[in-house]
Amino acid sequence: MCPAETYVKGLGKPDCREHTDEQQRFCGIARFSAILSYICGLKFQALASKFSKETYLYWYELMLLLRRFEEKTGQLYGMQKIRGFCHLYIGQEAIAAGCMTATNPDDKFITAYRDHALAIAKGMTAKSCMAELYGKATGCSKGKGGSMHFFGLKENFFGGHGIVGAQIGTGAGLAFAEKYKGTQNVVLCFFGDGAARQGMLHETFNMAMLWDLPVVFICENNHYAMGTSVSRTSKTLDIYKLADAYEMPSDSVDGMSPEEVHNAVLRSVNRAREKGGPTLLEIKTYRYKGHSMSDPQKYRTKEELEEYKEKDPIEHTLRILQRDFQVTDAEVETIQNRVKAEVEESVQFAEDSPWPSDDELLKDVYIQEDYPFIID
Ligand SMILES: Cc1ncc(C[n+]2csc(CCOP(=O)(O)OP(=O)(O)O)c2C)c(N)n1
Ligand SMILES: [Mg+2]
Repeated sequence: MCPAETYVKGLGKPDCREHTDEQQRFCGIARFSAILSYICGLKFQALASKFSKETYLYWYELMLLLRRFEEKTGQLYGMQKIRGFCHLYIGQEAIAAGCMTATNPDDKFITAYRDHALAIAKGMTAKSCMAELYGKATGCSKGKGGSMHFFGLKENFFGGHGIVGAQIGTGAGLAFAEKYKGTQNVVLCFFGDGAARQGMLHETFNMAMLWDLPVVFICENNHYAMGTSVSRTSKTLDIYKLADAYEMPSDSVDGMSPEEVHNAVLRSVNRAREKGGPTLLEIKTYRYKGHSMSDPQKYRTKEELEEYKEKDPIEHTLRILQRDFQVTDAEVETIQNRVKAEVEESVQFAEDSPWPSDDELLKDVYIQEDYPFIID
């Protein structure tokens, strides 16, 4: 029995140390039945109007883990265990869930600073992410990146970027590399509604279309760029229409629905794999928390927030599991306990980990020996 199968069948957590590198790569994410499907060769990635129990179980456990991890992050920030910038994804989890079931482990993700959830979804361990938030040496960026700069080469997660919109160009560059190497891989390049107003988007869309790059541009429209609403930044409120100027296919998607996200992303990914080039998806979502940890949120009403919470994707998924698949309270509790334990273990790991040593300071820094410094 493969390690993921052992786990999903409730026979215990697979011990990654017993397995080969390749298996280990999956073990990090083996808690999920999607990976079970992937490893065992079951067909998971189909366009669907109805989804299987396994899919909903996967979405539920993944989204719950992302939510609980970030709730804990918020608490730890308040306790000053975590410092610096910190942007939570809470409310936007259905996007991560739908993107995961529509892609392969070899596909690449790149995003902005609101990066914790997509990194964990992509298979980075909660431990390595929590340690990074703490600034510890065992963190995914060796404790030198912090909240905004998660990175996981093995998991094909290319950051974590603090400059608004910068990753749009870098994402297209990753896609160029895949095309150049002749792989079947696709890049999912995430950015916010605020980033959509950057010039970088237009330069990148132009070249990505010209070169038919295998990239899906995913605008996570959570309606605000810091405290500025979409309607205060442009006359073009439908961001997906920006693609029209470049004859790029595009779509508007309900980001509170993992089902809709899955189908839209899968259609786009399939197009890219079949050499059909890029797609822009505007996925309409909502963040329940402030922009970062110091945001009084005066720019929105409580009613608006409540309206979105009514459509909470985790609650929605749980209702379907209970109503359509007769998942019992005991099964739900098992998942909840597993998630709780994983988050607690991640905190303990971060607490127990060492700080980076002083000689790490000048490592992993890009330098060019013959750079023409101005010395006058
Ligand atoms: C080039 C640049 N300009 C300004 C900032 C400051 N800034 C940080 S986040 C942000 C808002 C971006 O909003 P959006 O793209 O909608 O992403 P969200 O935070 O909603 O996920 C701004 C203006 C920055 N980091 N980089
Ligand atoms: Mg935004």
